[in-house]
Amino acid sequence: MYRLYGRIGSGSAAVEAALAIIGAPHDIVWVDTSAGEHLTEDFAAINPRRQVPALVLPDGGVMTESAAMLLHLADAFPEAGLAPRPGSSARARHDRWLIFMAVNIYEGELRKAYADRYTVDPDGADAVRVAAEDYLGAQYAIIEAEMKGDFLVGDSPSMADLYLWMVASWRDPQQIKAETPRVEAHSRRLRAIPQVQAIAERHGA
Ligand SMILES: N[C@@H](CCC(=O)N[C@@H](CS)C(=O)NCC(=O)O)C(=O)O
Repeated sequence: MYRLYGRIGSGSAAVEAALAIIGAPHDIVWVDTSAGEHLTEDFAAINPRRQVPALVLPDGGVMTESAAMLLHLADAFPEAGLAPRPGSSARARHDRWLIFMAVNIYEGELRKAYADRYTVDPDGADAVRVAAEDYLGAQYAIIEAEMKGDFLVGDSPSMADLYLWMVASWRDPQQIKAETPRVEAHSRRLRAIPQVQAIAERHGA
């Protein structure tokens, strides 16, 4: 049994979707970050960065980092077909997109959400937010330009697609539609997957 520590509107959504599509037994512990539940010593023992998501594996091992969780689940449940075969060229493209989004897009969103953490200037947060928004626009432009088919890699949804659906749900819907129509169509395609739809409704994604 897996245990996922998550929060509505956070990086746990893609992991929830992956667990649901795989059909892996799991429960979810909701961490109320607005109430500071992630700042406790108990939670720091689970994730020293005091962030969600965190995933407890069936053997009791704990992992953090949303993209790593998806890669782990893809390899633990190859029959679910949520990532190409390890070592294949398709898998290289898949992993490139997943890490691209984790280190550029998720991180860019964090700069907007927690701008004060990215500057020592007490008046600098607005400038960090503006720069992060420009940066995010440039990252989405790369995805938009390179996305040719219905999914990021191959003909079926993968972990990278779940991740793109999740991070895109944090963007302004009008902006996504106007600036990155392929990404917007991709999100609609992902939301049509019943397990994703249920989680999208829960997260307002
Ligand atoms: N690199 C981490 C980022 C996790 C993260 O930033 N989580 C946010 C929610 S989306 C969080 O817990 N924020 C609370 C805080 O940093 O105080 C991942 O991909 O899992």
